[in-house]
Amino acid sequence: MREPKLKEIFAEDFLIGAAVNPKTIISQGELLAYHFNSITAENEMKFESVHPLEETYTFELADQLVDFARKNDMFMRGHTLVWHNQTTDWLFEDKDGKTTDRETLLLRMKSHIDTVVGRYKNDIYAWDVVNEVIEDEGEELLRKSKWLDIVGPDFIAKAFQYAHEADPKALLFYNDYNESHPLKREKIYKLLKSLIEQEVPIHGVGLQAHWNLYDPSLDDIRSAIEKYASLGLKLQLTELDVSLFRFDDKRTDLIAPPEDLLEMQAERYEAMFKLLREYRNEITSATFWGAADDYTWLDNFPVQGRKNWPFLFDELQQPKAAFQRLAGQ
Ligand code: HAH
Repeated sequence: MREPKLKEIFAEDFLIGAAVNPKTIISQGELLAYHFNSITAENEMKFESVHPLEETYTFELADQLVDFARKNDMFMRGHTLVWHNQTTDWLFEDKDGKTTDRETLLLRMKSHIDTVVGRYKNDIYAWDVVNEVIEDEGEELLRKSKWLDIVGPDFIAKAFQYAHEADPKALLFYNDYNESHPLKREKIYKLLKSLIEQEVPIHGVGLQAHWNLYDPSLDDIRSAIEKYASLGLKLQLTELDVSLFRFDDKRTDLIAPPEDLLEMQAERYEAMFKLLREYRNEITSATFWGAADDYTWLDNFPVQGRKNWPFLFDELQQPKAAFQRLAGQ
């Protein structure tokens, strides 16, 4: 008999999602449909993908993913509307290539959000409205970006307002990485709290959860969850993976995952999901940033030539030790 379905193992807890792209809905289609009840487009709904020129929207690839979700009765998250990466240059420039002004950029932002959120209002129940605007280190709260430079700090509130107007039913998220590290956690909390005090329509916080075998600690994950939940926001893990390596480990020689690391990964996944289950009333979804080890954005990131094996399914899309632990086997 085949292994139990992940989405059924966690049916009483939260949705189980995967990031997908037009290749993986084919190459991993069967695995995705069997185990997952939510998907997110890995790249296909980002600004540069759907809106390469001011007058041009390109929705073909995004639509393929939406169709896949519909056919397989899956929920779909939208990722992402306002970000400093994978965003086209024209957005920030006037016709002569000079920096545009605040008013024009806000109009462009509104028009983009109206079009993209409006198009998928029957299919996408939650959006990562704003991605990664908190500065990683030091005292500064907000990351330097063209959005911040041209509009000022209220570009964040505006994005949520526009998204809410475009689809009043959609759940709106702020999404970030290193979300469990104490310094960044405090800064993210400060931003969220100020948005709530300004009555900005925000419903949740996305914990990207790009974690590894060693970091962040379970205590830091717990503190982050409790801190964000204390604001009354829903929590979702939006981009979960468990790298076998510390962030900048230069181990590029491996062509298969060492058994001892797979065992550590299994223990780590077991402990993580035990903790996540304790917060099932606050956490409504856990999405992996992929599905099986045959494809992960972590191959070559951030270390060129380093293969990674971060998921519950191996390169042949078979359940790993980590999966068995979650299945209680
Ligand atoms: C994420 N950034 C993005 O949200 C997602 O859109 C992309 O496909 C992959 C990862 C994470 C990130 C990081 O972990 C470290 C440095 C910069 C960005």
